[in-house]
Amino acid sequence: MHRPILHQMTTDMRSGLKKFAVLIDPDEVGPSELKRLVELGLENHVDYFFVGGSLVIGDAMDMTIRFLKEHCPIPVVIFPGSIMQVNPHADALLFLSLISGRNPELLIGNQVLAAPYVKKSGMEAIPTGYILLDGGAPTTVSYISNTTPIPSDKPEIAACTAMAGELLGMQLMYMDAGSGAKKPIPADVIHAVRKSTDVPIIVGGGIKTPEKAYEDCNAGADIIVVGNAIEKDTSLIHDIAFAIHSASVTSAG
Ligand code: 1GP
Repeated sequence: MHRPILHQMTTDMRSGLKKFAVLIDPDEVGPSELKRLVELGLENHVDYFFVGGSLVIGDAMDMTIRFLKEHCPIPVVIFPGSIMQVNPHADALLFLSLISGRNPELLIGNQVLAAPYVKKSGMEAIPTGYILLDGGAPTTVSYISNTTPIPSDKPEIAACTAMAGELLGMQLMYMDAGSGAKKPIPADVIHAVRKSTDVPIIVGGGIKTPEKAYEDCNAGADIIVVGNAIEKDTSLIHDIAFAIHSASVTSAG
C-alpha cells in the first residue's frame, strides 16, 4: 500500500529530524484565524496540520481541510475524534485504535464502520496506536472515550502498550495526555516508549512551551503536536517550531 505521509514520517525519524504538527480544532478556528495559521505555518516551516478533535460540534471540518489544501502545501492529516471526521480531501488519516483503553468500540468497532468508506476514498490511512496517558485531570478525550488513561508514573505500561501495538502492525504511535492537559506527558514515559518501539512517535497534550517540546524531542518524540496553547497565542508557533527543529540537529548530529 502506498503511504507517502507515513513514509515521510518514518524517513524523518530515521534521519533524526524532529517535526512539528499544529493541531486545528475546526470548532475553535474561524476563517481569519485559519488564514493567520497558514501564514505562520509557512513562515516557521510547520511540518503538518493535524485537524480534528474528540468533540467537533460544528460542521467546519470540511471547510477547514479544503481551506488548508487550497492555501498551502503543508500536509493535512486528520486526527479523528469520531468516524464523522473522516474526510477524503486531507492528505492522510490517522487510522487510530485506542490501545491504552479497553473500550471495544474504539479498539475495533468504529474502525469496522469506517473501513469501507476509507478504502473506497483511496485516502492514505496510517495504522496508529493511540495511547492515552493521564494528564493530571480528566480531559474531553478521557471522558468521551470512556477509557482510563495510563498513569503518568507507569512508563512500563506505556512501553508494553506500544510494543503490543507495534506487534499488531501499527506503524505509528500517538502518545496523548489529551487536549489542554494540565500536565503533559513526562519525558521518562516518552523515553520508555522510544526504547520499546521502532515506529515514529507522536507526542501531544498540554505542551505549552518550547522547552517542553525540545525536552520531548530529546526523549524520543518524532512529531510534537500543539493545539490549545497556539489557539491562545499564535506567536508561540515561532518559538516552538524553532525548538523542535533545533532538537533535530542535536539528535541527528
Ligand atoms: C490533543 O495532542 C493533542 O489530542 C494536542 O493537545 O491541544 O493540549 O496542545 P493540546
